[in-house]
Amino acid sequence: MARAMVTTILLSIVATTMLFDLTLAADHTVGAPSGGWDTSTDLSTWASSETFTVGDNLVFRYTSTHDVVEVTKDGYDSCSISNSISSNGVSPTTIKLTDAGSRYFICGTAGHCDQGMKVEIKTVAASSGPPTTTTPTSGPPTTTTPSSDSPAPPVSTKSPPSSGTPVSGDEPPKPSSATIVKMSVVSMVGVGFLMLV
Ligand SMILES: [Cu+2]
Repeated sequence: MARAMVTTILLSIVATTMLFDLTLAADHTVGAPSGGWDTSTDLSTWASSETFTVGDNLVFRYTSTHDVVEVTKDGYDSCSISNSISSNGVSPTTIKLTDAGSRYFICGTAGHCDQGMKVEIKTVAASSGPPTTTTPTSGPPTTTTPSSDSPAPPVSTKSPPSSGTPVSGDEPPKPSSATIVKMSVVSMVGVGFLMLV
């Protein structure tokens, strides 16, 4: 049962990724448009000019003298593929950026990484939705003005809310309805997958 729960969680993550795919996935062809996955492109400059968001795809296009090896930071720094995470040798290689954080890719052909055929990809979390869904729900600010001929009410003691509206400004943040819908869909998809497993 624990295994099933883990499966459910993992598949929920996959479903979340798929939802992001529907909205804002982008493909980033490595080195494009002026270069590519080769020894002559300034891949560091290229990577810093791109914004990689969770759900985006990294696409490596290359000739048969190259390949794509995902490595740890140590492997990246030392140009070593001895502890590689994955290896692909058929162009194009598409890597899905499923999580925020850094991933490291080098060419496994001898000498190529040392010639600069390496790239660090820093993926950032996706934004929480299109800005049009964040509609402020607050009306005009309810400022309680004490009348001049009555004693002023206690200011900062615990007075019961008069009309359900918090008197002093900041409402506690609530999850938006879009977030709730998204989470519900993810949960349902996860349960659906669980029933198939
Ligand atoms: Cu190479």
